Amino acid sequence: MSQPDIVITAPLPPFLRDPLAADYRCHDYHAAADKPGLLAAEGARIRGLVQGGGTATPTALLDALPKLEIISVFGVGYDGVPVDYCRSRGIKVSNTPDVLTDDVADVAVGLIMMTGRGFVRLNRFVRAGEWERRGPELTTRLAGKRVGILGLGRIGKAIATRVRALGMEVAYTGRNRQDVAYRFVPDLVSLAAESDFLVVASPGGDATRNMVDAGVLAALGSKGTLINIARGSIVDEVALVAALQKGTINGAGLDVFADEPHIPAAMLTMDNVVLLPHVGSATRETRQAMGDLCKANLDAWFTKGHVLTLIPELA
Ligand code: 8YV
Repeated sequence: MSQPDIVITAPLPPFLRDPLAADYRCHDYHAAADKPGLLAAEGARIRGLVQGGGTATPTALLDALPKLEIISVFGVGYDGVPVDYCRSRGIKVSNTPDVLTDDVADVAVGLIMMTGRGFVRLNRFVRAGEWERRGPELTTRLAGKRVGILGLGRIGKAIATRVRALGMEVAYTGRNRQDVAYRFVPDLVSLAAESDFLVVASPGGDATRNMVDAGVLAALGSKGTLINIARGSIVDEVALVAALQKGTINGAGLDVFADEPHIPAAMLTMDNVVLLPHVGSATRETRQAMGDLCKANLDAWFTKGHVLTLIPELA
């Protein structure tokens, strides 16, 4: 049987790219100098598309792929996929849930520790030789503090388990109240008002765009720290910079940004912000598992006619 043609629209690690190249005719749209030329020459043959979690896939690109059957996302987030459009054309969409949950939750806890206990500042303090001159600053006890989680999905729940183990209190908000031991707060402003750490763990996309706005940040207030391991689009970044500059909120720990890899310049010099380069799932073990699942979804579709982890909207 001839190998199916697939198009790749994001940079992929070799441990995914190479196995794909062994079983598929791969067309690297991401690296192609002449993208329209590639689509004109190969578009009519393409049956699969592989993209990253944060990759935006415009419908104009999909229009140029009339035989497309499946989009396999290398990531859990599929906010870049036009899901309604895919439904209307019968295009399957798969992602890589579960395999990255622990790692992403670890990063949330790391950011709570780094901001609350000041570890990043204190590391700089030691390296600058400051300890020779004076004692370190006092920081904030985590046990007993209140964590508000926006989005109690798989990752939100893994964060809740971890921070409970630290002795922190957990409440959450989201689309629905769930049958869990944590307290549900129906609106985000109220959750922010009662939280010491507001942790963003919901999916990105239009439904959550700029949901953490100036009003939510004002409610979080000077006692509160914003943690975001989900998507930059969920936070109004202009409002966040203003809130950090004015001291409206205490600080922020951020792994994701609105326009990655670009970070608002003002944030780079702020001492009350910890910045990470979107590393939630970036361990060797997890990226390998994500790569395996991303390819397994394509393989299952092209050999057995089903996908392993179809996104819920299309199930
Ligand atoms: C990855 C992510 O950085 O899973 C997601 O949705 O954002 C991250 O795990 C990304 O998907 C890699 O392409």
